[in-house]
Amino acid sequence: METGLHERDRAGVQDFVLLENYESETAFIDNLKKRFQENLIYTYIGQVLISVNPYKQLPIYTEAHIKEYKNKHFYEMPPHIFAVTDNAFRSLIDENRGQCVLISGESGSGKTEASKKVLQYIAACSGHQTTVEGVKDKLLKSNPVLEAFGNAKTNRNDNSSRFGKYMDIQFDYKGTPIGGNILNYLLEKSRVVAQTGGERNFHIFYQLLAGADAALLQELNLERTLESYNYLTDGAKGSVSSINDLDNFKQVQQALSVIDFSANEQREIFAIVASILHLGNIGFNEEEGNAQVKSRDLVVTVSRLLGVNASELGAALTHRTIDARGDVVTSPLNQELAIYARDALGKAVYDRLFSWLVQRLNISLQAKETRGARNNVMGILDIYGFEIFKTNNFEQFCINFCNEKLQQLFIELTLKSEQDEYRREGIEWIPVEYFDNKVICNLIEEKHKGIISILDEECLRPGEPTDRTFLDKLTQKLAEHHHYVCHEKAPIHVQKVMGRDEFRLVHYAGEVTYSVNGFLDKNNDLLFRDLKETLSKSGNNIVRSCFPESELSSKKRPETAISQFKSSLNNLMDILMCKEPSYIRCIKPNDLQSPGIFDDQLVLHQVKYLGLMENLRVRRAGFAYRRSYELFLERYKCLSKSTWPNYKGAGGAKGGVRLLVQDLGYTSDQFKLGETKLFIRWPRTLFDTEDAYQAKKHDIAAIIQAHWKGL
Ligand code: AOV
Ligand code: MG
Repeated sequence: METGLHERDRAGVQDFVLLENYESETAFIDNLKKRFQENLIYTYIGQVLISVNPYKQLPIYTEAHIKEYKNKHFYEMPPHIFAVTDNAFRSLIDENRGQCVLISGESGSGKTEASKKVLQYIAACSGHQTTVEGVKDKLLKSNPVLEAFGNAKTNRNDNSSRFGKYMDIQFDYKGTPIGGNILNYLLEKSRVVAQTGGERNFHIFYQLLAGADAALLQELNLERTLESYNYLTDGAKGSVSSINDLDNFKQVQQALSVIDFSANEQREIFAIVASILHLGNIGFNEEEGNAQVKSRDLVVTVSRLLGVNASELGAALTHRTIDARGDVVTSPLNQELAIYARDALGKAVYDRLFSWLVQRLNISLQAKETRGARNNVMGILDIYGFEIFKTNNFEQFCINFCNEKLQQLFIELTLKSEQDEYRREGIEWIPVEYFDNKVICNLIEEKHKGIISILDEECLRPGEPTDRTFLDKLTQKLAEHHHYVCHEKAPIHVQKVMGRDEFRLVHYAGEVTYSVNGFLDKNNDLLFRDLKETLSKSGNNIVRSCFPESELSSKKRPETAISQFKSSLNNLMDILMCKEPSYIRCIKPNDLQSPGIFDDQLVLHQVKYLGLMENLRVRRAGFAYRRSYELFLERYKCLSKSTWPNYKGAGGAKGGVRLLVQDLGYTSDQFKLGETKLFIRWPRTLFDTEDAYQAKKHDIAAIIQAHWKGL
């Protein structure tokens, strides 16, 4: 038997609920640390899974482990991401309740890896017909593709997700995966044209240069040397020891084929990627204020790859046409604006290619047979984690806002809703205090008053709005807010490190100073009309579908980047709110991306802001299980003569359950009867009942079988 498989826990407690000194932060951290040192990276708080990134491969995800966890009671086995997944999966199948696995934690804490384990488990333990294998293969293979195009090395994580991802897996009534759908959220496209020191562009650029064979390179006019491309030379040295670009490229190519991308589609995709590398090398001269392309050859190469007319592209890169109420005026751009237009083009092409990829994946993943599948959906959410860098920009603002929303959902679904339910059900309860980050969400997104509204107003204002006028407005309106800090009002030690073009937000996860530079531009997200028009006529099918002509004729002003993001996040929250959540809270043990190092302070900080202490307190005081009287009675009525085959006595379902639990021998400290639900304090109690039910079911089945045989 492989190591690690049958080990019961060697250290600490596997559920914090069992921790004696459960109010103590030190005891909490000690338990996590003890376990981490024994390679026990998973611990529960009730049903919430805490995962500490080991930064090394552990032998705990094998086929044998999957078998071990399959169909077991949640608490019978040591904590594991497979147990959480199995539990969610069974609720989905047995109770027909839509599920979602919500994975949160800061950048580099292990969210994306966790999401892959969830998928691995689902794929391994659900239906094995050949038709299904195809669906599963595609679901699994979508990961390397999305990671190649959507992940990059940052200074926090060598494989950092630069987009948010929500994947729904659809099952038929038997629990066989029949399809999937992916929603993607705001890709950090500014990375395409510039990277901070030590960071890289998206993986795919390096993969293409390292992995393309000679023929493909030639077709794309590329050289292997990274230094040849301006868009790759900003940040880190190209290769990173933890990343094998060459192997990964082969994987991506193979994955694309499995997901049925045709050879032509693949050619078009790589042509677009290559075109961006060449585009970045186009420079401009300026004569009498008019920009001129330095090298026409490059424009010709880019045009060939994008499938557009070279003269038209050359003109579009150096001119701007404005259609002001029917008056069409074309004017030349100066050098600065031409560079702006070029970069906007690079970003737009890449961003839209990414969205196209997701849409294309979705077509491949679409369920052929949707009968009876509507409720049987399991969602997996893996977003970019909370980030603090030396300089934080519009992108970090969006990413951190997204994390605030997710934390808010956690609070709504675990802390607040749990306590609200006890109150509603009339269960005696001493409220647990916790920090509700709604106040920060409001600061950011409240209509008319929040930062997003102020930013949008400034973007739409006539006159000459700038990043600085935006900052002034923020300070004017928000200076009194407890979670907003402006330069003038900052404490001296903060002021020292804060620039005059910065503001600071007190996030739930820490204080972050944002530079306003680029906020307006990135929010406006302007791509000159001339470029859109050129691309809309492209001979490359993907490019053409990414830049539809309809966009040109639309008179409506496009939504700003942040407004789009905000509404897509709110939609996501609605989707998640109506599912039963399972939580995985990821913790990063050190800032060095190294195994074996557990930085107490760093972990404590995360434990605090994730609200884990409060989570534990609520859990300790509460009840592990609750079921509506109807559901409980329906499932277990066969276990008591008073309720079998049907209970018709006084008090309806509640009355039935009262008799049933009496017959089952529940003692008064084990359960409480609420208004509409039965609350059970310890999991063991429910397990025993479930075991009795399974045995009975077995007996009944045997009796029925004997009956039929006898006929
Ligand atoms: P993230 O998704 O939370 O960050 P990742 O899942 O990418 O973080 O994890 C970062 C790195 O930690 C991975 O590339 C692995 O090397 C390592 N790692 C994480 N989980 C495990 C595990 N269970 N076993 C072994 N190694 C692991 V970000 O996407 O930056 O917010 O945007
Ligand atoms: Mg990630």
